[in-house]
This record gives sequence, C-alpha cells and structure tokens, in this order.
Amino acid sequence: MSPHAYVNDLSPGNNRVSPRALLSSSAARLSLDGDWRFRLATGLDDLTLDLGSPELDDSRWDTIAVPSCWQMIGRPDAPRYGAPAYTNIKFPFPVDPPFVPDENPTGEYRRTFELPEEFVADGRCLIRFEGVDSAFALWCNGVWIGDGKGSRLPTEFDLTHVVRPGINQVAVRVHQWSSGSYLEDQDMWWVSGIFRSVTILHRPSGGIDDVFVHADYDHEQGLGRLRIDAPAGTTLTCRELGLDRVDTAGSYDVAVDPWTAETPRLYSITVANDVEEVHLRAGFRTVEITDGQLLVNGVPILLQGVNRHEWHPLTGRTLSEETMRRDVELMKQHNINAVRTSHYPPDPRFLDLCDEYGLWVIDECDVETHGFVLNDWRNNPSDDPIWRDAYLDRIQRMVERDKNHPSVVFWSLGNEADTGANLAAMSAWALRRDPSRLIHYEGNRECDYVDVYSKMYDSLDFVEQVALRTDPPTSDPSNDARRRSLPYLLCEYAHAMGNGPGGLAEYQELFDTHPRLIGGFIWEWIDHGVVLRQDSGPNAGRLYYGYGGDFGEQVHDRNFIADGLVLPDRTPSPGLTEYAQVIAPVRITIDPAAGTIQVRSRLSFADTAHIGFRYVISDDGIEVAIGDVDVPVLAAGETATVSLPAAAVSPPRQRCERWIRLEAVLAGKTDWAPTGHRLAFGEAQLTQISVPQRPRTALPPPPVHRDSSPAGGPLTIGPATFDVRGRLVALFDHPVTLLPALWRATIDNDKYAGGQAVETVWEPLGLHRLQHRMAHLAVDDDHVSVVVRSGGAITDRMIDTTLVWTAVDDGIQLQTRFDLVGPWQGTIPRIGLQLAVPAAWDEMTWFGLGPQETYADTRSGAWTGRFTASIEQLQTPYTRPQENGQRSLVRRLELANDSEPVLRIDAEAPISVTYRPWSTDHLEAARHPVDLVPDHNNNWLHLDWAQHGVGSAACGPGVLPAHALTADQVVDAGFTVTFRSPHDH
Ligand code: IPT
Repeated sequence: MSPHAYVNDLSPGNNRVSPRALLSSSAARLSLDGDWRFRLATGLDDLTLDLGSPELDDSRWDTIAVPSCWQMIGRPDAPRYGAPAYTNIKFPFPVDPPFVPDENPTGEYRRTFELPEEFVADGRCLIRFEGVDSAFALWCNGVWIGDGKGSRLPTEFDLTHVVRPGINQVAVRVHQWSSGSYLEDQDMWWVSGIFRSVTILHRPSGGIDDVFVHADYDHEQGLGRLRIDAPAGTTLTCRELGLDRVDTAGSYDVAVDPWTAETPRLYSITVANDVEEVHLRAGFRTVEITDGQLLVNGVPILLQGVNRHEWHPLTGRTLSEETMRRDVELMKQHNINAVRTSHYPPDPRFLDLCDEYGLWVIDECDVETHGFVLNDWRNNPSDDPIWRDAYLDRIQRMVERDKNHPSVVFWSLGNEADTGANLAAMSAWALRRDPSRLIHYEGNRECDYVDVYSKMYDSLDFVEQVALRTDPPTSDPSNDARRRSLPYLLCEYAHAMGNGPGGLAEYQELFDTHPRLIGGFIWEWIDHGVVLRQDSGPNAGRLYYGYGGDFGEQVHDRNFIADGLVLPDRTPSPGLTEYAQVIAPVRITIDPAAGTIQVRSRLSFADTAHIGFRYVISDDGIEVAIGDVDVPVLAAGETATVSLPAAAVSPPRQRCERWIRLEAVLAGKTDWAPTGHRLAFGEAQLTQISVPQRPRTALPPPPVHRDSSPAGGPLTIGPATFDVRGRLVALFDHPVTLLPALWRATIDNDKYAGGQAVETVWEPLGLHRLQHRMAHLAVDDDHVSVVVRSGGAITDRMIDTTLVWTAVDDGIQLQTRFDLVGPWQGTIPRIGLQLAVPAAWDEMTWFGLGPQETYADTRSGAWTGRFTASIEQLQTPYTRPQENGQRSLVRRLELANDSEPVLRIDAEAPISVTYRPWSTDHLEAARHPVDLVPDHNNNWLHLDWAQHGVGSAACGPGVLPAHALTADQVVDAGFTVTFRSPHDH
C-alpha cells in the first residue's frame, strides 16, 4: 500500500485519539506554535522520503510560522508558496471522488521541542492540532504516528510511546488536496497548512480527559440545574453558587441568572480530582421549539445574525485573538445578536468570546459538497454509504469540542451538501449525544431530520407565505405536518456584495410581525480580500485587496468572495450601519402632532437600564438644541410614551425645516463599546414643510423639437455662461459643464439574474454611451432654454432633457424636465445631470440624509442633518469599484475649495447627489480601488431626480417595486435648483 494512501482514501484519519472537549486544565501543556522548518513539495512525486527521520538535515530549509496558511506567507510583497485560489461552487479539480490530482502542493514541516520531565512521568502525552488543511500525516522521533483530515476540526494523537524528556522531533506532511476536499467545498479561498495552533498535552493518569457540562434553566422556577459528565470520583466547585467540592455524580438545582445573548451571565466552575483541575464557564439556558417558535428560557427569540467566515487579508484563515475580538465587538456594536459559523467550526477561542460577550451561535460542521451540483449531484457523498464514517467523524469532533459553550444553540450539519442518509445519521448522532441543542441544516427541505425549517435568499412573498403557513407542502406528504410545526429561519439572506444589501427593512418587518419567523443571517460578515500591492501607475505602492482571478486561477468566481458587511480591513460598510438601525434594540417613533415619543423595546430578556436617550433639534440641519429625555426603564418588549421635550414645542424663529432626532445611546460603558455609543435613533420633522421623495417638475413638455439655430455668440445670463448652442460652460466664472446622465457604474446587484440585469436591459439601450444633440434653443434677456436629446447607438429609445435657466437675484435657477422618447420599459439606473466642476473643489456640505451613503432601499441608517465631508470621504471603497456614495433627499449643498465655499446649490425639492473625483465611466472601468485616479481637471457632480434602488440580486431578490426606478414613473420628472455664490450669503 502506498504510504500516502490516506490522501485518496475515505478514512477520516488513522490512529487518532477519541474526540473530546478543549479544556483549560492544570495539566502541563506546551505550545508548538512558532517557527517550524518548511519545504513545499509540488506533489506526491516530490516528497522528502525520510521526512520523519530525526537524522534528516533540514538546516537549509525555510522556516515558516505555525499557525499559518502557506499561500499567504510573505504577502503582499514576497509571496513564496503559491497563491490562494477562489472558487465558490466549482471544484478546482476533476470530480472523481475520492481521488485528487497528483499535482498536489504538499507542505513538509519539521521542528524539535524540549519536553519537560513531567510530560512523561506518568499517564499519556498527546499532540493536538486545532486545524490542518486538508490532510496530514505525523511522525515523532522517526516513528509514524497517524494521519488526519477534517480541516477545521481538532485532531489528537498519542505520542506516549515515542517521546522522552529532553529534545524530541516532529514532522508533519500536509497535502492541499485530499478525499476530504470533496467535503470542504465552501465558498472561500483554497488555502492550506497548519493554520491553527498545535499543542503538546500531558494527560496525567487518573486525569480528567473530558467533561460535559449540562446547565439547564427552568424559567418557571428561576432555577438552574447543573449536571456534569465527568470521570467518577471528581468534584465540582462553583463558589458563586455555593458549591464546594460536591460530587460530580450529583445534579444540583441552584438559583441563577440565566445566560442569554443579551445577558451573558457565566459562572466559573472547577471540576477536580487529586491529579487534575479543569476550569469551565457554565451558562444556564434551555433551548426548545414550541408552537413553531424558538424559545430560550421560555421566551421567544429572534435571530438577527450574520454568517461569519474566518478571514484576514494578510493571514487568511489564521486569525489572532485580537481579530476575533474585533469581529465580536463590531457585531455587538451593530446590534447583531447571532452568528452562524459558516461553514465550519471556528477557531475555538471565537466561541469563548461568543459566550463572554453574548451571541447566539449556529455552530456549523465542516461539510459542504456543493460542487457535485454541477454534475447533477452524481456521486454526492451525502447519500453514499462509503462516506458515512467520514460524515459521522466530523459531527462527533465538532460536538465533542464545542459542547460546553452556552452560546451554541444549534448544531448545523454543514452547508450545501444536498440531502442524504449520511446527513440524517449525523443528526441522529448529535441528538443522541446532546439532546439539549437543536439541529440545523438548510439542505433538508423536507425537515425530517432537523428542528428548524431553514432556507436561503427566499423572496418576501415566499417568507410571508411560510409565516402564514400557506406555502406549498413538502414533497413527501408525510413530512408536511411536521415542517409546518417548525419555525422558519433564513440562514442566509440579503447578499451584502458590493453596494447593498437593499430592502433589509422589509425583511425585518416580516420577522417582527410573524411568530413563526425566527429571523435570519445576512450573507456575509466580511469581504475575503487578499492583500496586494499596486506595482505601477499613479497609485504604485498602495495596498488593495485581491479577489478571484487576481492570482492566476484557471477557474474562479471573480469577486463573489467580496460580499461582506465589512470591507477586507474590517471597516464597516454602509450596509452594516443600515443593518444596525434595522435591528436596533429599541424602536423610536415620534409623533409631532400628538407631541409624543414612543419607545418600544425589541429586547427579549434585558431591560433598557443600560440605554440613555438624548434629543437633537436642528433647523435646516443645524443643531439648535440638545438634551436628555427621561424614558422609564422598559422591561423586555415593553413600550413607553413620553412627551416631546419643551425645546421641540416652541416654534423656530425663522422659516426653516425643523427636525428632532432621538438617539438611544449606551448609558455606561460595556465590554464592547464606550458610553454614548449610539444604538438606535428615530427622527421626525416638526415644521410643516413637506419633503417629497421625488420632485415633480413645473415645466411643460418640451416643444416639438426642431434643430437649434446657433445664436450669434457665447451667451451670458446672470452668473452663467453658455456656448453658442446653449451648453453651459461656466458658473460664476468657474468652468462648469453639464450633460444628462442615465448610467451608474454597475453594482454587483445589477449584474445577476434576480436584478434588472445590466446586460439584458441597460446595455442594449446604450445607457452607458449616450450621444447628445442640442435639439432646441431659445434665448431671451434672462432665460436660456434648451432641450437636449440623448440616446445610445442602435436604439430609438431616447430621453429629452429640458433645461430652463433663469437669472435670479443672487444666482441662476435651473429648471429641468426629463421625458422618455419611444417605447421604454423596465428599469433605468438613474435620471439626472452630470456636472464637471473644477478638481480643486474638494469638499461637500449638504443638508439631507447622512452621514453615510443612501439609496432608495438603504435609507434606514441615515438621518436628516447637515454634514460635511471631503470628496475622498464621500467615496465608499467597495472591493470591486462600483456606484457608491450617493446622498439622498438633499435640499442644499455647498462645494468648497480648501474649506472655502465656492458654489451653493439649493434644491426646491430634495434631489440625490453624488460627488466624486472621477467620472462614472472611470469608476465602471476600474477593477480595484487602486485603478481609480482623480481626474486632473474635474470633479464630477451628479444631481439626480432619481436613482434605482440597490436590492440584493447578486444572490437574492432584486429591487422591490417601491424602490425601483421604472420607465412608467417618468411623468413630470424633473427638479429645480438654484446655483448661488456662497459669498453672497
Ligand atoms: C450560498 C452559499 O451557502 C454561501 O456559501 C455563499 O456561496 C452564498 O450562496 C453566495 O455568496 S449558495 C447559493 C447557490 C444560494
């Protein structure tokens, strides 16, 4: 038999120790993290034959850090060991299970370590690998020890028979591809190596190898019940609960504060005997499904979650504790209460953090066979008995490792592996081993071996049908009654790729209304960008983040890997701020007519004692009063109504738009945010000026067009100068030009099937390459009125833009009107004007929604105010450049040059504004943010009557009708703005 048989065989591993919990213990341990000798072999024909031999001279080998992913070493400037490769569903090798190609990059690792006497004095000495991707073999002191698979799962081997006090030597051979790869086809980068920690553990004889803490909570009695599975003769101590070295064989009813994600109360416990002490933290809670609802401690809960992959742009799937903590803190700061560990068990320290900070966890097993779908699921391992052991092995290793974490409420069998007997067997095993938790698996549509009806990316209509139980029945009628009795979960929805996701508020509205809906998890947490450095051009030297195809992959899935709520460097994207407000712990509704503010708690357990309330009153966006509002402490789910503050009741001194905003902020500091951190807000307009969502024009339809007759020479009307054909050339002596614009730099959601696919609708109309004709010109003493007809080559569908310029006292007014010409149908990206203004105008101040970007269906996270930002700050650097940075409902804006205002624009009714240092064409052409270079002469200002929403069509529903810009809405379309010189004010 070949010495590498394990690479291609079905065994989950050989010679391993039975799986058990990861315990913090008094027994000796030695970390093997640090430098190892390393050599990368090209494949099985290139191996070091005596790799395991202590005599092998490896002094000329490289050194590599353990843990790490070898493809990430040296990035961005000096990568040494191949490159990461991205595929979503496709296997990057022929689908010939369980075999993988001979061309199989293989990392050979060696190191020595000094073992203190105590490790060998008695008992056993183990070595534990927390994660090795994807298959590996181990030697110690020249002896073959065993092999393993299951990349994101722990593996332990017994070294007792080979180790000795003093210097010992280990060697590990790690193969990028193995039979295990068929079960690990997650939507992520293929990277390899010993990517989590390695430890040597002393297991004293008579020690405590494993502990299973059962900490239930009886909400009716307010009692916790503590039961421990531990070796006979061990004792249990929990000072706080008055338990002092009681027998672990007993069961203890104790008055406790329960654990919930909102109140993550943990109790330190010690399990001990004469030879060993292990320390754990118990959280008391009981999880159950009753009447189609998910109850924790008897209370229905709503999961407001994210799917989290483990990623860092420099280190790949190797994460520092600091990075994990950052993720958890960012989630808590943005009101997220749940994590699905898509699609594998995370670094175990992450679950400690979830216990500590409070997050509900769906712990997902390392199983995904998605690539088989591209071959009609032929030979899918999920239903093939030869793979059964491999499946069972994986669920056992996950459950055993993570069984003591109160945060884990669901075991998930895996992702996108279709359905089959092996998955059902995993479920049965988990249920037997741990009846206290629930089983999740989205692929089991019939719901005959799961506890929750889980789906992905369903439309609002479908979700509502499920909520009302009017959805179609199961395929096997005998499953229907059970499925209808289960709660429904969107384990993935709202695809956060690029600009978006839009329409979160509508989903949340459904979740908040129907008890059967227990919430959802946004896809996904982070853009998995890989750090790169731009090597030439004006941005040479700058870092950016690569995606699929940037590493020479022959097959790849482009930027589908950049679909997170945080950018690769963990900067929150506007989507995260939007989500935070949509799932805020309190809903604030202000009713100016009644003079009241209503605050409703959306919490399930905690009261609002930790939340303070403060109001801000602003006149035309300028803050005129701030103060505290006394809101009584609300129990979970309660509502209170208080009066508007007195300052809000007195009328403003002059005619203006007066708004009040009530902010809910942290009253004191928490583990995850400082005092004053904003959790939610609500706002209302106090004065009666109405703010239409879309302006209507006062201009009549354009005159029957005829060729314009050039006037005598350049025209000047007030501060505006036009060329002979009526085209704007200057405003207040600054060069400014203007043209109609219908295109936006394609967002990811515009490209895919569920959306108004650009390729089928917008491109054929040539909206990205409009040609223009001045179709009409009329001039008198203080008016210039023109009609510009614009259209794309080939088509007779065009748009007439009427522009009427009128000199007014302190500036010049522009009235616009947009009329579609020909049989238009469907959606249009935007309708408005694109102005080229001087590049020196580097700052914008606006009165409208802000501070972040907003689109028709992403307006929850922004409020009405006056905001200032540099042109740089106005851009959102999406990992793949695309339309971004729009500010909506803008009534007034001011452009400034070095903080010196140069141009003011007042809109009669609110418009949308986008300001950027490059044109839409330039933005469209860029593949990465470093491809974008500010234009030499111009900045580009879009003033839009409307823009199409963003939706979630990259992998979900498109823009909802209410947020779409469709041809039939273009009736009396147009807006009026006045350009003024700020010096006049
Ligand atoms: C779904 C996957 O579960 C997830 O891993 C990710 O790939 C996501 O799509 C898209 O980014 S599967 C999809 C075919 C619905």
